[in-house]
Amino acid sequence: MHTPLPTSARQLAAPAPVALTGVAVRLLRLRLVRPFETSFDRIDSRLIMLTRLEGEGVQGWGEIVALEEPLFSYETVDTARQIIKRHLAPALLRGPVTTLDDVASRLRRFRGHPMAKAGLELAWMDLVGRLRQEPITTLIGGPRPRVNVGVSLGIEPTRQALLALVDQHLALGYQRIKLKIKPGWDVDVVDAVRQRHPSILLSVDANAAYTLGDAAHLRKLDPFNLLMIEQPLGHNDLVDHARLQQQLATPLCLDESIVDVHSAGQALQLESCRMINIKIGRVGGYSEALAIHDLCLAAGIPVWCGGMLESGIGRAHNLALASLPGFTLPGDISASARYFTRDIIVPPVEVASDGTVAVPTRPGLGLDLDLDYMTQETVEIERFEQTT
Ligand code: NPG
Repeated sequence: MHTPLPTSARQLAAPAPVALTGVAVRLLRLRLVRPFETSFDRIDSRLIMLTRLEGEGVQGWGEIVALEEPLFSYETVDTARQIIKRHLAPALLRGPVTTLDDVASRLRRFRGHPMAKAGLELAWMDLVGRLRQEPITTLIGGPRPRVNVGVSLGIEPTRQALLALVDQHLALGYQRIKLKIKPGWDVDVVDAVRQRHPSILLSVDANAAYTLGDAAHLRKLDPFNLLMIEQPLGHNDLVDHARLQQQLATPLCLDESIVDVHSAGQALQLESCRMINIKIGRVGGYSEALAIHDLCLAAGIPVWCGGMLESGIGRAHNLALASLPGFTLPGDISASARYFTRDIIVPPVEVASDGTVAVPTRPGLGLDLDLDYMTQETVEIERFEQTT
């Protein structure tokens, strides 16, 4: 059963119903400024998948955060493309679209594929914002003009290299450092960073690299006063996380295991975590992200906005989401320069020396697209129209 969408999301209507004239997906490859290694992969470029909805002479842009391989979740750029082409785009092209709730209901009958669905919800919200001449932060009722941000640092070839990166990003103002961990790159690394920086906000993210059998080992992280341990256990587990949380002083945070407001509700009931990372792509878009936010706010569970090495388009949406009141912990929303030598939006996202980023205030996602650069890096475009 689905928890109803919050009223705020249901009311996000276009000025008038929008007959969409096209849905497009675009693939472009951006090189990362440095390789990013997690417990599950090491990548040196990101295949960015953008979505575009066209209607009333305006275009709305979104991003699909799926990876090329099913390593973080089962979705990939290829599955997202097929699902959009065969099921999701036809559902949106069939009759004028009115609200975010309308978009969500049309997509909900198809099971799974949240990243593909999110790409369309994001593009819809940009389109509505542009039509209403309002930024997305206003549409969703976010009061925060600037959001607090941290940086996620991957696994490095040496501890020295990681320590240098930590220093560098603290000097840039980031409010929280998150370290990627895996068996063999965990307690000693955290110890080294903690000794060098006794009082910074520090967290770790395992991307599901451990099992409940590792509880005694993970307890060795307790003395380091970590803000959280993110997703230590299975990507679809809630029960073992609840058991682990009982054995740890450090709060657990769930990422992969929270796929919608239903699983968020179950995690809270089971006490599987004390914090939630909301990634708009992982949970299927704004409607579920807003519902999870509202649920956690009511339950007193802090949330923060996760990142998937998005381009500036996805990042602008993340900034809008993170402007909501429940986002009290620094998000994985770093400067464009932390990811790419050149971003596809202008101006690029910048982090101020106090570790905050401004929430865009211009209509829609609120930033200009660098269409020339996008075109230059584009690998493929596919566009769908109503056929019957
Ligand atoms: O700043 O966008 C960012 C990266 C934050 O570490 C980060 N993301 O597991 O949360 C994660 C991880 C990730 C990145 C996962 C890319 C999957 C793909």
